[in-house]
Amino acid sequence: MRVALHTPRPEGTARWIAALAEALPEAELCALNDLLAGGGSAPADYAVVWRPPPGALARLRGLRAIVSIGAGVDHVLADPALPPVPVLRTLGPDLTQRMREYVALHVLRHHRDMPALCAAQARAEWRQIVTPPAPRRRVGVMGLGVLGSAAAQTLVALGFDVAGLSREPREMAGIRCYPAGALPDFLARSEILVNLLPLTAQTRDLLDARRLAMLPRGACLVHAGRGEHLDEDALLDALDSGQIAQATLDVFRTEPLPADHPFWRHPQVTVTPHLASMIDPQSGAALIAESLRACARGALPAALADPQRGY
Ligand code: OXD
Repeated sequence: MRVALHTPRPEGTARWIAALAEALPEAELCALNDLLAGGGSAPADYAVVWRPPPGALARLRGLRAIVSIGAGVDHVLADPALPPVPVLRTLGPDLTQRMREYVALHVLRHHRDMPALCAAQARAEWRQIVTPPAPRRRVGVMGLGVLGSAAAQTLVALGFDVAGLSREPREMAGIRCYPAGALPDFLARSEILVNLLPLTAQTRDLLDARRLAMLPRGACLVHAGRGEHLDEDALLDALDSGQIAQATLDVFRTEPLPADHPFWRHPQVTVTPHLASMIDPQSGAALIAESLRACARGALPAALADPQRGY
C-alpha cells in the first residue's frame, strides 16, 4: 500500500511519516509534495492529510480513501477538485481527552475570573472575587458530536448547568439539549459559550454581531471550532462594549494568526495556537494505521465523514 502524507509544514510531514512507519510498517510512505514534484500525477492508494493544497489529491492515481489528520474534514472537503473517494476523520480517546482538558481549563478559568485575578496580582492587589458556584453558572456547548459531547459531560461532572446545541434534537443525561432552530434561546442562557461546531455551510459565520448580542451581557467565549465561524471584528467590538467580557480563541480566520493581529495583545483575549485537541503523531499514527488497515480489508472505518453534511 502506498500512502501520500501532507501537513502544511515539511517538518510536520516528516514527523508523521516517521510515526506511521512504525505503526504501519507494511506501507510505502511518501510526502505528497515529493510525489507530485515532477508535475502530472502519481500513484497512491491512500492520502493522509491536514490542509492539502487544493487540486493535489486529484493528481493521485488509484486513490482509495483520504484520511484527515484530525477530527475535522472541512480542510479536505473545501478542495473543489476533491476525488470521489471516502473521507475519514481521525478520532480517538487521546483527542477526546485533550478536548475535555481544554474546555474544562478555559471554562473554569472564565468561571473563576482568573484574568481579573491575574491583573490584580500584577498590581499586588489582594482582590477576593466571589463568583457563583458551578451549579449556578450556565455554560452552553455548541456542537454535540464526539468532542462536544465529551466536553459537555466533563462540564456536567464539574457541576455546571450545561446546555448543548446540536443540528438534530438530542437527549443527553444532565444536559439541556437545544436543536439548531432554538439558537437564540440557547445563546440567551449561555454565560460561558463553548464553540465546538464543525465548519459547514450552515455554521460558517454563525458567530456574527447579531448572535454575539444574543448572549447575556458580560458572557465569555471559548472558541475551538473553526475560525470561519466567528466574525473577528464583531468580537473585537463586543469586547470593547463589554457585551463579551473575555474570550479564549484557539482557531482563527487566518492561521497561523498574523503577528500584527489585535487578538495577540488584547487584554480580554487569550490566544492558543489551534491545539485544543491537536493529535500527536505517536497516538495518531496508531489510529490512522487502524483506519488504513480497515480500508485495505474492504471495511470502511466508523469515522467516515458525510460530505453532504460536511463532517
Ligand atoms: C481537528 C482540529 O479537526 O484539531 O482535529 O481542529
